[in-house]
Amino acid sequence: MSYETILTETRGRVLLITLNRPKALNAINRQLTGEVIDAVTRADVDPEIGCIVITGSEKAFAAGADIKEMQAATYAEMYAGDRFADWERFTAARTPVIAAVSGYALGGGCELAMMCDFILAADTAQFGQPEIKLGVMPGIGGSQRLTRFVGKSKAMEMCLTGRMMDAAEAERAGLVSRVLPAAELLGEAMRVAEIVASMSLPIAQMTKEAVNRAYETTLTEGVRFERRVFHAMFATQDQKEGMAAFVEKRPARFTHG
Ligand code: CO8
Repeated sequence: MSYETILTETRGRVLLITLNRPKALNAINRQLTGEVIDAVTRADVDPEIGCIVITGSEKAFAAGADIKEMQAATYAEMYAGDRFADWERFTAARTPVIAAVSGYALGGGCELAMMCDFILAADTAQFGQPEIKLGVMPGIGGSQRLTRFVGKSKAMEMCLTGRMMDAAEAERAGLVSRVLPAAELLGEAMRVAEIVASMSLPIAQMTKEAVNRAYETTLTEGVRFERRVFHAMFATQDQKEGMAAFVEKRPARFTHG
């Protein structure tokens, strides 16, 4: 599959997707949306891929939805096309997805990072939901996901003022899992992705599903869901292999079944 707005590269069991509209700071237009979703959904059904990394450039992960493409849209067009609903196919992916963020992650760029399973940030990263300055608000889940990540007060301040958050603040607030020197970001993201991809794929997928359930349900229901999925893991070969390997003091050889 050849893409024009992203670059894709498979390294071992990891798919690296690099957003590649440098002149527009990786602004998310329809084509880029389609290509990212296509690459992720294909990888998601490929048993040879165990983790996906999404990154941008040094200057920008993505500076938002493409303002120039949206500018003249009417309500009827936005509604009829259910603009941005396609991203639900991205969040439905079961394979773990890591965002490696350098530079600007603004508006839709911040929202894309938050739709990934966790965010590794360069010390140059800047996160923000500046849509209010354009006379709109976040539209790809930002008002919901940012609030769940950083709490109401900080999310509300960011959405109402458009203020950016630097990497250190994003780490303190729980938006990113770790901050790395910019030069080390991609190498470390790929290393972490290789670790994830070396685990049993079905077990990693079930684990992702269980953690995500924490956002969507009560504690009691979430704990019950976790327990049921935990029980189901005993139907996999990989549970047998993982526990046997521990007992036999050797590395596990998962067969992803
Ligand atoms: N869309 C389109 N083009 C963009 C975008 C964008 N979001 N961001 C930057 N660009 C373009 C610029 O227009 C410029 O192009 P050109 O050279 O042709 O003028 C090029 O990228 C470089 O940008 P700058 O010259 O502005 O670079 P600076 O280093 O001076 O500034 C900034 C970098 C601060 C990131 C600045 O570009 C900026 O503020 N960008 C816009 C950030 C923003 O407002 N993002 C939110 C967009 S709206 C959004 O994401 C809503 C998502 C959900 C919508 C849902 C609707 C249903």
